[in-house]
Amino acid sequence: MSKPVEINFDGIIGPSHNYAGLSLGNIASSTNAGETAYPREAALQGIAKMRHNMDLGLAQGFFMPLDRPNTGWLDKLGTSIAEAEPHIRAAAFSASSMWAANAATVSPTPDSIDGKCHLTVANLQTMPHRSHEWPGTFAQLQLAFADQNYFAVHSPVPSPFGDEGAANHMRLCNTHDQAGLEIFVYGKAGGPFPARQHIEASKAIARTHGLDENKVIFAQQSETAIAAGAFHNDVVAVANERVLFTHEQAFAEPDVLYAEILSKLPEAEIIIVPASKVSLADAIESYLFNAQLVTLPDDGGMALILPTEAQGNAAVWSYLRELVAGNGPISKICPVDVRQSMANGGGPACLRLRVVADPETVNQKFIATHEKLDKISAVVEKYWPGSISPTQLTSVDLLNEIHEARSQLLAACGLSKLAS
Ligand code: SUG
Repeated sequence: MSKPVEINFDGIIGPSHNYAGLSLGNIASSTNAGETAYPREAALQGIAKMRHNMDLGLAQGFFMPLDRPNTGWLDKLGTSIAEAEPHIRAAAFSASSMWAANAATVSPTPDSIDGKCHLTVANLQTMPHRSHEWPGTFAQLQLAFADQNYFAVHSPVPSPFGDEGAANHMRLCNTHDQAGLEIFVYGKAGGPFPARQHIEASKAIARTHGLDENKVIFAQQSETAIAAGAFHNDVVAVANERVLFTHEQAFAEPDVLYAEILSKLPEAEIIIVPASKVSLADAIESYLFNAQLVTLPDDGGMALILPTEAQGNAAVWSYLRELVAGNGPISKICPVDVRQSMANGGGPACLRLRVVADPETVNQKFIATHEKLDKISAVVEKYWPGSISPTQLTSVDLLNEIHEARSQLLAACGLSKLAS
């Protein structure tokens, strides 16, 4: 087996992508409710991001979109596409599985007692439209990480403990292949908005993944951050190897957290962005922290792959220019255009699930190459709907188009067994 590396698995943006305003506490989702969405453009933006990262020398994988609308879920609710109330119909149609950071929490091999990479599929139970994602995601994770010599895929944490996966989990380590410190971020209160990650879910995952309790931290997200629109911690903080890049208002007790990090991993470097330079509102509007913070294979430096919106915010952009001009570990900033996903509150980091593993141990059907992305792009170009407005969700033609699009993608990727 060769050395484990970080592989980013991106959710391919599904053909039912639309703006239905389903996520209370997610400012972009609420602001853009009712707007026309462009699924084809959205999926092509996501594919371009994958190619961009592969060109940096990073390992890349992908997940298929789930079967939407989820008619089985509507059946269980005693309704149907034609009869459902609009918010329930929209919840059945949501392409929200694109945000793979919410697919699962991952503890790689060096951190677990049995030397396996553990993945727990997220129950996403706080938001109705996301609560029915996990069975489809679970099936896909079991297929992608089927080799039980290397992986253990766990079923979701039971109700009532909400779990939103890797978006509320950070790992600090010297290098990806060494044992790390896993930080589980939970919420208690969010002002007018729900706290989506329950501490009991985080504790359950740390136990079932077999983590060393001296290498685990549970940290509360600040109520102020959730109330300002940081519905997941990855909207206000991101970690990579020994670096934590965070807004100063991300955590309820930041000083306690920073001290605990440094006592458990003295090599850690914490870059704190002060509100005096970037306000919480600017951080959330620009998704500065919803960046992929990655180690560049060429020179070992770190890059922030962030949304183009960060470039459009004067305070954020000036902070970033100062950051990379200094002598710190982050030496490169790479804006990527994922505007279609951003308009539903999903930046570059939301679109990916990080798994540290030897790519050879993963089902190769889920590993990206430029040739495979060419094939996927061709399917998207040909079959993805050009646009969807929420009023179209009752259209039988649209429904057929969405089904056909996903079937074509599964067939092109040799993954038709994920059909239902
Ligand atoms: O759960 N948006 C997603 C965005 C998820 C972002 N993920 C991370 N931060 N990791 C959510 O709020 C909006 C759907 C709609 O309104 O149509 C939505 O589900």
